[in-house]
Amino acid sequence: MAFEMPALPYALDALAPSIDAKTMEIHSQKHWAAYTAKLNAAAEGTDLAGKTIEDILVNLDQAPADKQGALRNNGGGYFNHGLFFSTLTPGGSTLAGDLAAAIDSDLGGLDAFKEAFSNAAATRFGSGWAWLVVCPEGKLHVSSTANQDTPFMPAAFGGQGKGYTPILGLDVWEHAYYLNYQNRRPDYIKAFFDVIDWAKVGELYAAAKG
Ligand code: MN3
Repeated sequence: MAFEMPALPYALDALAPSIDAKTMEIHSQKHWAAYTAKLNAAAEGTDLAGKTIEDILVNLDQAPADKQGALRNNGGGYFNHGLFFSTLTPGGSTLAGDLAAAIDSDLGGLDAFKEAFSNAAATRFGSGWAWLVVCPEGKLHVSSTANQDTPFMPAAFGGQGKGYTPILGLDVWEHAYYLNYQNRRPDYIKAFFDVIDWAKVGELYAAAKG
């Protein structure tokens, strides 16, 4: 069974002005679609096609050697964009409940989180992602990865390994913001906080905590 892109739970123009409609269209229907197609091409005819994307990425080091590069880049791209788009909502939603308490206790509060996350996103040289991650012991931390690497990929593939579960990610590839923000990545990062679906991130937090 092929990997598929779920439909976005909002219209392409619904996240403006934080993220403009043209960027959303190209980002989801061209970039994400390309990662998905290339992932499917790499998985086709192998037993990878029957696995979850998380299982493939956690065990990248056990994938066929000639597939590892394609899976890292396109499997990562498929998963990362799926997470990113699923945690956005027009106007944002309110941070509350267990996740709000954990951001207070583990990260020093929402403002401290925003500062750490913004710093991770702004200082990621070149292309990559900033992340809010649930660590294996259950605590939250902020990190970043290069390219399409995902926090739960093995360390040899740019991740931290199994059990490091991203619950929020910000794409800082230029394709994610350049049409509207050009070189002003910090402005894009600031605007991102206005469209975070904290209710959804809270669900992912609860799932990661088990
Ligand atoms: Mn992208």
